[in-house]
Amino acid sequence: MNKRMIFMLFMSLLLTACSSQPSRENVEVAVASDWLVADNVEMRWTIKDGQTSETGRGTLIRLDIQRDDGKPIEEFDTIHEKLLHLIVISKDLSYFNHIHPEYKGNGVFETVNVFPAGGEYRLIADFKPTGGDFMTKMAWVKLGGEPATPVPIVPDANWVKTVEGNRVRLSIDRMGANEETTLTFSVTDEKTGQPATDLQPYLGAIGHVVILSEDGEQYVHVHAVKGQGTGPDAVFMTQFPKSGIYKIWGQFQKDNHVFTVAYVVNVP
Ligand SMILES: [Cu+2]
Repeated sequence: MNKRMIFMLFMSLLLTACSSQPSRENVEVAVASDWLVADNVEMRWTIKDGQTSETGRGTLIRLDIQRDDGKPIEEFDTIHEKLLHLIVISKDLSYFNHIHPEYKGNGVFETVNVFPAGGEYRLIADFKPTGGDFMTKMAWVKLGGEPATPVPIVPDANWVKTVEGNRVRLSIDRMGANEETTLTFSVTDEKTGQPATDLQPYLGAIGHVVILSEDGEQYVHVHAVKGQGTGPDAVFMTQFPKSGIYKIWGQFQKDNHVFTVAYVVNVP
């Protein structure tokens, strides 16, 4: 018996137990059995070195998204202006890329990425099948070629970073596992010291934030608080699932250019 059948059985038992109107039961069960959850969606990852793209010679990343019965999932809802978001992070968390593979139809997405070196990488895909939950699928892949010397993951003593002329201060209201936590990024102009008031929406939000634990196992969704303006503050809600060291990447857009600022934090 597969998971979906168990789920249906569970739902029918539940509905039989709860409902005094038997005529409605079947309708609700049918809806529940069709809804796609992460457990009945499978992702196959294919990596092929030596492909050519506009950006150079790179590695093809192909994602096949299917139901657990092998049927491709054909339709996806747009989230933050894209059908699928792919995050690529090196094992030592020093390399980060956020890309949007092209949808080829039939549940297949493809992109060519120029990796900085060989070795292990974490691939993380966020998407929402039409008629299903928002979901995340992750994989480790190992690329041929010489791996780079690992960069140690050390918590930052200073949470002010300067990237491409932008000085960004990160404030975290509460450092603890499993607590509602607010991250505030405050952006000022490096040269003038003036607060930046010209942040542009990036993928339909004031910015995007990705968080990954040191071991690559805990990927944290971060949601921009709605209705934010153009800076200097960008506010996000999140939760660290357990104690440990995490890296946080914030991505913001100014002058039609996206910049990425990263911090390593220790969650007690
Ligand atoms: Cu994206």
